[in-house]
Amino acid sequence: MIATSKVKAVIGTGITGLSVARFLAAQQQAFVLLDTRAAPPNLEQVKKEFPGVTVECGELNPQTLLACDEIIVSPGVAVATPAIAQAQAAGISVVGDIELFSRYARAPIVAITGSNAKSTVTSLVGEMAKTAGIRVAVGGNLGTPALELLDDQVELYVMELSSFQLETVTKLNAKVATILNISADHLDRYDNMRAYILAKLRVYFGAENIVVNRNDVLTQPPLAAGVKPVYFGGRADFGSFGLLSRDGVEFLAKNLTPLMPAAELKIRGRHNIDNALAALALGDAAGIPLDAMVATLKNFSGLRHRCEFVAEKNAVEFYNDSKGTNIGATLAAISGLARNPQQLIVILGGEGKGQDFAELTSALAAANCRAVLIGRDAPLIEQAIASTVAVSLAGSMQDAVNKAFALAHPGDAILLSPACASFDMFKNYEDRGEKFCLAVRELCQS
Ligand code: UMA
Ligand code: ADP
Repeated sequence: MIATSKVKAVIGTGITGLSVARFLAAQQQAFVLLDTRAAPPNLEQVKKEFPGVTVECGELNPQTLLACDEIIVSPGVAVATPAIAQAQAAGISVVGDIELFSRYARAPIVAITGSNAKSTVTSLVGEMAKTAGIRVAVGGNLGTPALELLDDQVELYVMELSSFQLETVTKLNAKVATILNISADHLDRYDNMRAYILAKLRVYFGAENIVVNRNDVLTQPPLAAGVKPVYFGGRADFGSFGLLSRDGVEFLAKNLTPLMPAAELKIRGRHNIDNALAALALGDAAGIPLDAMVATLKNFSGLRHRCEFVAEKNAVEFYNDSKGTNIGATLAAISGLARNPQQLIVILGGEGKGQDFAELTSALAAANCRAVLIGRDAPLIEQAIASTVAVSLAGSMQDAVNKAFALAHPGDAILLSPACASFDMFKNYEDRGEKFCLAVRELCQS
């Protein structure tokens, strides 16, 4: 595309903003950089790499935006921010890095969103493509910004997309797109669930194939999408990837053809059976051979911080599910690791993102759970669940691990699955997971 004479505005100096700036600079496209923070990240890097480029920090200046012909917003900044909304109302195009990516990507795109399981399924499909010898690029919300993946040698893009990234998408034109599941998340950014779901549904815009969760009606595209979906989850049936019983053995199946015994999956728990079926459905629509996909499923042992086994002491097992950052994820982890009649002791808490924690109560009770609460919204969680579930409060991760262990008996398990964001006490979910593992190791050595 030929660079226009007008200036573009890049909002955000995080890894997305940097990738957009590099992309525009390579096209000799003039741009300004803005970040709403007084001291944004990468400032020194930006000044060094783009010496002639204007950088504005702090509250967005509407005049700067109104003087541009396109605004490229980083995912952490809502399009509803008043200065951006004002520019959009004045007719200025507002996009994100994913829209730019889809304009330039020359290979098919597998687009994966959902409230939970995105990273697991994205990584699985990426691994399946690699096993099949396909030159694949994997990224997006998973970590590597989309524009950094663009390469004419790539044969398939496998992209994890967040609702934040999808907000600015108008036509993704994916080869295959899915919403894996929908449960409440990011309600501190969206006015209500409807707004959150509408952002996710944008993943289907222009998709050639659509993969839908049979057990989650909210993942269905609007009727007008005009593409017959393939389903995953539940019992096997024509037009779906599901479970099939043969001689008492449960198989993952395509239509009514068994592919592999569910017990041969390395990733454990019912939710991971769904994740494997979703990856098979996506890979199949993208043209990855079934044998390569099955071989991958038999080897893939899951990502760190997702129901990850950490250690065992006195017959009490410890699991790190720090990536359980919302109620839907924690519900899946609890049902995957429940061990009635033994106890599951769950460490919960952090930044609650406006969720209603009463939704955890019945699952906690059914799985014979006790809760140890940490972080800013511990009092909110206590208020929501304490009438049904035994609750203890802890001041630090080490304290939480010690208190959980003091409550445990042989055969019980301790699960960190906070149902919250981590930023009140930790750098991010990885940091929280590492601190948990460290605390467990300390305890095990004592
Ligand atoms: N910010 C401001 N003002 C700005 C720009 C950013 O306050 O002008 C804040 C944001 O509110 C946010 C932080 O800075 O708290 C980072 O925002 P960003 O848009 O600059 O983020 P990047 O560093 O570019 O990283 C983003 C994704 N981050 C977010 O969506 C918040 C990364 O997903 C993603 O890996 C990366 O792009 C590459 O695509 C992270 C994430 O937490 C893992 N995603 C959320 C999630 O998974 O729940 C959606
Ligand atoms: P995301 O990238 O969407 O956050 P991950 O693959 O990183 O998804 O998994 C995050 C958490 O979501 C896991 O730690 C687990 O608690 C939960 N989870 C995984 N698979 C599912 C599923 N199919 N349904 C609901 N929750 C899930």
